[in-house]
Amino acid sequence: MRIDIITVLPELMQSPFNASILNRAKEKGLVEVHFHNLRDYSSGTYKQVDDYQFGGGAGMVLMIEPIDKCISKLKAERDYDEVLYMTPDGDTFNQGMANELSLQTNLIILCGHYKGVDQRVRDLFVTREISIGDYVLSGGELAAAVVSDAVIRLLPGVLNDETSALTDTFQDNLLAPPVYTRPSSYKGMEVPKILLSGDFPKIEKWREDQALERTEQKRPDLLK
Ligand code: 6GU
Repeated sequence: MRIDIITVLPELMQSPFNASILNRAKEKGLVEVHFHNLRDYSSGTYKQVDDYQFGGGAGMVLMIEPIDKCISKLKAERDYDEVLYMTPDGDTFNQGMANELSLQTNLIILCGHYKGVDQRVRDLFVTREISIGDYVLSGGELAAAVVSDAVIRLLPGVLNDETSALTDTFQDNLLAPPVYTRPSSYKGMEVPKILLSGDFPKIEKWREDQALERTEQKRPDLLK
């Protein structure tokens, strides 16, 4: 998979991709992530990428021209499956979307900023608009990092134990069951006996029951 991220703040984006699982995915050659600084595509003397909105009102809007130049250059180099636009008024991101996106080959992610982008960018280029929840971030960069992380960890070979993504919370619309590690007894708190029994069919059943119970208690909306 290849992800091209278009942003006015490339420096904000580097570190999440250089650590842990995302870095391992890159090193294994399973994903390439490229950052494109929108200012490099500005034709203005001051590398301007935003301007006041027509009709008046507070807040700057990202201009269409630099975005057009950047996206057109990328599209001339390869075919893209999706152009994602990160925006608080997009569809709320979830595990199902992460699964879908993980099946794609080439993605562009455009990060919104200030008051957003000129509407014509959305009309012309964007195939999917994504929000990561009902709150406002200063820009789409952190949201793009969140979406990329959720997608990249699903690529085959990224996780050590490939089955571990299958048992994630949300993967069957269920929360994950509780987990324990050593010691089996800590300050009088015991690990459930069943987990120490070695009876794997019974353990599996217990985990399923716990997942269901936890989901009923904490997220009954998932069961509808
Ligand atoms: Cl994708 N962008 C911004 N700026 N704020 C957000 C968001 C995205 N998702 C939730 N809040």
